[in-house]
Amino acid sequence: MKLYDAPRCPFCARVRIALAEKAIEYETIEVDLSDRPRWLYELNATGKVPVLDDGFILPESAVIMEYLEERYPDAPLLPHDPERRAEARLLVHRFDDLLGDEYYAVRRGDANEFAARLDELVVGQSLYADAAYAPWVIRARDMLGVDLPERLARWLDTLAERPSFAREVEVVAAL
Ligand SMILES: N[C@@H](CCC(=O)N[C@@H](CS)C(=O)NCC(=O)O)C(=O)O
Repeated sequence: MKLYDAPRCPFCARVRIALAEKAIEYETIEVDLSDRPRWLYELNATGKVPVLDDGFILPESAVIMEYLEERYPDAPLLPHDPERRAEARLLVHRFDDLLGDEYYAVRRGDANEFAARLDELVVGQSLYADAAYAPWVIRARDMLGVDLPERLARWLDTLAERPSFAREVEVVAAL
């Protein structure tokens, strides 16, 4: 398996966490986002990472997570109960509304409601949703200097006891 990856990309981090949780071995092909190679557009018409190659080419972090969950069901990230599985997928589906849009508003220096989104953020629902959200919360804390609500600070500290998430904290520290 190959992952077309970029350390600073939080969408790639979702996939790195899922792969680590499932103890899947893979090769990393690091893409320079400031000088993206032409061949990347042949793999993914949008020119974005992550892209997974597991014998076929798959872009889009949320779809890759779903694929990994189905193809490698050992160490599941989704809850067992179908209703809770649906809730986890809904959280990921609504990522832009629930956090992403306001995170990128902070990054651009625009007026934003990121603090309110953090206050309302549902965490701890599943490893699946946590893996999909934690990369942005780690970057908010460690790169943007955002003071997290105590509840989220504790959530990240607990997640960082897992090697998969601890590694992402290290990746961000090295950026
Ligand atoms: N919807 C995509 C978004 C991926 C994405 O935006 N990746 C960024 C890096 S964090 C990228 O490749 N950006 C290059 C660009 O926007 O042209 C996913 O979930 O995988």
